[in-house]
Amino acid sequence: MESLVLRLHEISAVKFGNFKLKSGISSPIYIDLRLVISYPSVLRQISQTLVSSVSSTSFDFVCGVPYTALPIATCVSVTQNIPMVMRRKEIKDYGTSKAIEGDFTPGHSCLIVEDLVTSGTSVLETAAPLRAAGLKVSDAVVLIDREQGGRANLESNGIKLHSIIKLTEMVKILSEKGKLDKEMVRIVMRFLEENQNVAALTTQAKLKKLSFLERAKLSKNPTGKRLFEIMAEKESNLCLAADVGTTAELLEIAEKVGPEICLLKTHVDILPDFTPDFGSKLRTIAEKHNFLIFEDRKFADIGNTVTMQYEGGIFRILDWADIVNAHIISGPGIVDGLKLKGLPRGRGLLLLAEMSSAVDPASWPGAPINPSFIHATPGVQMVTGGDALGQQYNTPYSVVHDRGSDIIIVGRGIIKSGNPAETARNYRLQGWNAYLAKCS
Ligand code: S5P
Repeated sequence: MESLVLRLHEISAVKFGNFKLKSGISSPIYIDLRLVISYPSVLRQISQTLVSSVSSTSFDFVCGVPYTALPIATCVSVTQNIPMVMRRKEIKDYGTSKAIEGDFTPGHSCLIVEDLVTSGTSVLETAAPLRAAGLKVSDAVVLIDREQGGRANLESNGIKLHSIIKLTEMVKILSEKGKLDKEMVRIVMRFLEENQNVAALTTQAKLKKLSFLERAKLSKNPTGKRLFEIMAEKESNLCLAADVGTTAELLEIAEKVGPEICLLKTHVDILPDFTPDFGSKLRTIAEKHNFLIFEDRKFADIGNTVTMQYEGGIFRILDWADIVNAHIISGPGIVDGLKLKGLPRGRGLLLLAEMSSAVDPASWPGAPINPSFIHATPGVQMVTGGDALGQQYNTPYSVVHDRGSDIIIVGRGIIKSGNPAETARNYRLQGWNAYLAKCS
């Protein structure tokens, strides 16, 4: 370890002085492991050290966090004969549009390789698409741990961090070997102490507090962006689940409740009087009142089948629904299939994490780590409780403020009330106030 630390200092991968970090703060220590690719012996030493730290566990794949750790992961893969997968930072709009490249089978385990961990956010950004692609991620190995909350942050997301060396230990080694004077050691140690956990806390807190308008700017999907903008404009994070008996009733309630909602959710297959002009009629109302349409189709088949179900059949959902949703049970192919048809038309896709009728509220996921993702939650009423068939209800405040959801989806709470427009307004205000409380 000592020799590696000295080599890193020698090649200026670890520098001391006064540096301005990406976060804007000044740091007396700067680490840049990008340049190790120009020193094959250092790269080899790093990959060997990383592998030996996780030798007790076996993995089916390795994946480096782009970009610095890509060559390190490649080295681990080649020398240990472990297949590699690669995460794309930018997903192509053409071809296969995969987030994870490589030949893998869902259900296999994947070790994440990273050069430096501060808050753990970069590792989580790589873990999310790996998990979405069906790979199991339970471990990450990192050369240097800056000890700024990364370990705890990863642990709370089910990832064990194996770090080779802590930054404070590196400083101690360099000081013992006479590479740093006492004053610099004091400055660096003090800086590291004062900044412990800062990064993790600020990243999480910042994400949690971003406004819908700020998130609109971060969103690349046109529907996601539009939805955030509508939410900000109308001060509404309310989605109406318009589960009514006929097309006429649906259009009527859309007209009445339209001013209060950002999204209207349909189950088009429950309408006995559906006609091909349903979509255009609903879109006219949606444009008038400025809301988006979400067909709650819950696709659950292989990629090829869902492309046909999305585009064709009687309902031609792709023509009129801004957003659809899918179960993740069938693996990544379903997302690829829906994307193939939906993305060229700028459509959005929601993935079902859990069903409100079969969920242990304690296991609810928190706010999504990627601020351009939208988290919508059904099973909302003014009072907690349920229905006779297993639906479980939570209040707008607990769903938005306590559990970090962006949108509340309300059905019978509005539809079965005496005055749906007024009730919708109350739900909108409750949902919006909970969002304001969360952001403040
Ligand atoms: O887990 C879920 C997912 C969905 S999309 N639980 C749900 O209840 N839904 C839908 O949300 C459900 O199909 C219905 O359209 C709406 C909830 O309606 P409510 O009348 O119980 O508010």
